[in-house]
Amino acid sequence: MSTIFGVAVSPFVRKAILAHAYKGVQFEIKMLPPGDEDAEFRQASPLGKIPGYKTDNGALFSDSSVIIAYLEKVHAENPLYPENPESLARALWFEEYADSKLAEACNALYFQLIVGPKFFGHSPDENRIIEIRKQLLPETFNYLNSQMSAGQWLIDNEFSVADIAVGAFLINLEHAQYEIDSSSYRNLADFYQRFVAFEFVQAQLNIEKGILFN
Ligand SMILES: N[C@@H](CCC(=O)N[C@@H](CS)C(=O)NCC(=O)O)C(=O)O
Repeated sequence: MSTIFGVAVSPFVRKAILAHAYKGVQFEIKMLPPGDEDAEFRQASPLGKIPGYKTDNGALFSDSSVIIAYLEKVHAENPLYPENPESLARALWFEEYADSKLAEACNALYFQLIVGPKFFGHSPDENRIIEIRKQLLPETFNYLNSQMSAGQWLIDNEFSVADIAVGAFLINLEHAQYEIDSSSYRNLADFYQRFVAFEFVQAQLNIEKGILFN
């Protein structure tokens, strides 16, 4: 069985976990924080970022996108990569956009309201929270909302890595009790409701809520 190194409440680790869950692929999780000195983890992730990964055969590497690419190659069932080359490229673009711009906005609020206070003893910075709510989130929501159609998954209405990536970062907002305004961002709000309705996403959310709020 493969091993994911990291903590389930990290959004990039969550993204890798959700890809496994969607495909029905079992994995173990070795719980450790970013920067941990565990020797295998540091071989997998010399930068100390989570998730790190160890395959059934002992190959070590890191990065949520790399892990999903590997997973898709080894487990073809429930594909996450579209067949059509243009669709594949667009799915990878949305994954990249989610990992960068959407992650920046969603992680910032999650850090201010949940991770900082709970794990690092930080007090929320009210000015930063206003900036995130008024600027960072609307910028990325406007783009994503414009790229979505009501009731459809991002690429060709087939569930893909693009949806896993976008959904994984939006979960941060749920933890931070931030609701996407459906009057301003109808497609995105609808997307998130359909995403969290999946049983495999609910299961992950419940695990995370147990870690964060119990
Ligand atoms: N591109 C990486 C990013 C991973 C990442 O930034 N993980 C965060 C935790 S959510 C981390 O380890 N941060 C610590 C650091 O940047 O040193 C991926 O997709 O896995």
